[in-house]
Amino acid sequence: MPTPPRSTRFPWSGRWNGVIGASALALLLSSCSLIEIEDAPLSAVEPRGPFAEQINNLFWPVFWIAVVIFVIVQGGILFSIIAFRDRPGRKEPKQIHGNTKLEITWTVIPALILAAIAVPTVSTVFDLTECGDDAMTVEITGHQWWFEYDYPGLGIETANVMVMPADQEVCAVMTSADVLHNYWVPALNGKRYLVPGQETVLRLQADEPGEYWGHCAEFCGLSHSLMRARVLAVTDAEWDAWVSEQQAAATVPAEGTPAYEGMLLYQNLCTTCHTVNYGDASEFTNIRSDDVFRGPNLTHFSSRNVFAGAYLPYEGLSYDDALEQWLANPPDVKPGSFMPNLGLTQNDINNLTAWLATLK
Ligand code: HEC
Ligand SMILES: [Cu+2]
Repeated sequence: MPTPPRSTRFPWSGRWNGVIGASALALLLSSCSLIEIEDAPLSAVEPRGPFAEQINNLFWPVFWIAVVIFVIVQGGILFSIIAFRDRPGRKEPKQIHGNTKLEITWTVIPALILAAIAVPTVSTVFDLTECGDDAMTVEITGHQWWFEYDYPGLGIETANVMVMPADQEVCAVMTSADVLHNYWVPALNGKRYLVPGQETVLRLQADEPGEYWGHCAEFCGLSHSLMRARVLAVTDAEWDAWVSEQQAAATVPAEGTPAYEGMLLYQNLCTTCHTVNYGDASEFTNIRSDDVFRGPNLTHFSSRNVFAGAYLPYEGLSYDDALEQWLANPPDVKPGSFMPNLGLTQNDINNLTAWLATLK
């Protein structure tokens, strides 16, 4: 039989293959640069605490085993393709299909490898879902599109930034107020779902004080990509100071000031969604319970360096500008936002930002 012309043997081949292949490879490699955590705050291979470390210690051995297998298998394929390639006058090489010994060998070896990997994997998975006895409980509630943090033992309710002591385990008991979310702070642990009507548990611990970035890792609607998280690990002294600051009620601003005007505006427009605690005795206190729709608790809004799901202010935008833009038109900043455009005037916004600055 005459050899068919090249173009019919490989209908997909052509000079573009090389170009397309090289571009695809470049794109792939550009996504996996293993750079320092400062440049890649969501890197999963830069553990900063014992639980992320456990995952890392599992990941690398499995990765290198996979590399060895990849090289052996691909090497075998390449060798066969080249050594046994068709040549004019060459006879068909020896066929090994149906060789029982070989079939058993290459079934048993992968099974043994998988079994060996399964032992540390399963024990790590179980270990990561059961909190230690000395852990401090923080309840995390997912909302579209921000995370709420409640410290049940301390009576603290905050949002966006989870503050915790360094070198102390936090047992995050998580749920969702609306749809599925997923809590992921890669430097501290892997991902875990937040499920409406259910509780899931995640262990978090940072070895050193520092700021750790996170993100919602389950598509949860229009602004999912703007639903971020921060964990701030602090020294013991900073922790004590933070706790007493958060436990204190807010102070009513002096009458006649812009901040006071802002507070009155808040009382008119914002209490259907937000909480501000001025203490039990104050007529200005309004608290939204766990079982109603609520936005972030604003009692200590200014103590947080980020807001709106830890998305604002993003790099290149000042805090003040970000806050103005947010108040002027939330859905413009975060598509689909459940905080509506309230049609505030510039004067309203000035009074509100003056008031928000008093909520330390
Ligand atoms: C209908 C409910 C609703 C009303 C009314 C409302 N908000 Fe909001 N607000 C939200 C929600 C929900 C968020 C969180 C949005 C997000 O991050 O996606 C939010 C976020 C905020 C934030 C950022 C807080 C943080 O820590 O992330 C501020 C500040 C704020 N609102 C101020 C106000 C002020 C001031 C008013 C009244 C003028 C107001 N809101 C009225 C629902 C509301
Ligand atoms: Cu989410």
